[in-house]
Amino acid sequence: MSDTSRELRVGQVGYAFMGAAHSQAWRTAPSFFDLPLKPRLTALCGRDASAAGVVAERFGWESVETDWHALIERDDIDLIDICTPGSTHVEIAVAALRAGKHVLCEKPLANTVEEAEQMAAAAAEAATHGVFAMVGFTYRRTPALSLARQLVRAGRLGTIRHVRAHYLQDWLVDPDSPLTWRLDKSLAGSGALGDIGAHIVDAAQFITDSWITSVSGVMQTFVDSRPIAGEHSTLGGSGAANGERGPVTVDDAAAFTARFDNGALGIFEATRFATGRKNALRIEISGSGGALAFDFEEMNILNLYDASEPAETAGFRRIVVTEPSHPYAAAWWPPGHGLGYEHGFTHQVVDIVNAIASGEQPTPSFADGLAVQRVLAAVEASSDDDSRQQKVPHDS
Ligand code: SOE
Repeated sequence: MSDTSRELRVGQVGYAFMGAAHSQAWRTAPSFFDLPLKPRLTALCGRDASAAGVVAERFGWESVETDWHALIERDDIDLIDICTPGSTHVEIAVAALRAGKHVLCEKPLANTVEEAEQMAAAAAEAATHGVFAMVGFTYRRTPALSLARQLVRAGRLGTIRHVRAHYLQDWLVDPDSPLTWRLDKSLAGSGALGDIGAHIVDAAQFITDSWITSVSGVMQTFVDSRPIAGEHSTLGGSGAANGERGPVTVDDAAAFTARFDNGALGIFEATRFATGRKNALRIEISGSGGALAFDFEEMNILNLYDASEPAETAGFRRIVVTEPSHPYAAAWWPPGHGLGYEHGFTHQVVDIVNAIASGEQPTPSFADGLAVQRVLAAVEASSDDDSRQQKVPHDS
């Protein structure tokens, strides 16, 4: 019999885009990082046994389940990884935590603040027994963004005045792009706001080490009906052959201003209509002593401005964040041989495995996920309430 005490036996729910990203991470992490517990890909769960079976075979999952209740009941599983739409998070996470399983849950934590509160309460209770929960804001684990936080914490930017954060995608520009689950409020909770706005809220709060305390927002749905999704639609893709359309029930774009508890002002934009921008998570932070700028489309680069440099030569410097001294980088390739999208997920596995092994709460916790959910809800409430929008008169 194998020694399971040095393993972390994982049961993952969901096998599509995020399911694949997580699968590769569980599989790859122990090959590059020395981990105190070796992740074991024990079971993959999906309602469609044959589709889940194909993914299981590809990534090396040892078994397949078609019902998450059965997955949670298994006593050969230590951690449940939730990679399903937001509408399912609360039920699966709370049941898993009550069954004594650690939980990793995709973002946004839930579809509503009430659900997120239930999850945070269940996680707080489980933590008292050494059972931990974490929400998957993977961009935190991009080396350049981890470095950004380190620089802010070391005081290199002085007092933070501005946060400009955008998450720009364009996969819905075509009005005939199909109606996937991400456009259905009952499944996704919200649109661009929760799917990608949640990431920049987390990134901003993470890097600046401060909380958003108030917001004022506007949200828009530009295309309100789309072709019913074909079988294999994830992002973009093609719609139903018969041309049948259904309603879009979420926002296509959201923009908001924010105040932070450190006195900084924030400006945020999340959109799936930024023509030409594919996955541009951009963040620029201006402080009294310097500034930082990052764009995920150049994810190995962090731009740093040091205001103490002589004016003649001062300017944004481009740091290639691949040195062994940079966060996570030593485990990978020689300097300059960059990382990609999937590495954030691998680093997420590394961090949660290390935290669990040392009996510490991994971050971001469900409480952190709840904090983001409250920002999202406040943006939505602000946008929905016409009386909160100051009208601009026009003469004609
Ligand atoms: C789709 O907009 C999406 O896949 C998000 O759901 C992910 O969280 C983000 O990493 C990339 O874009």
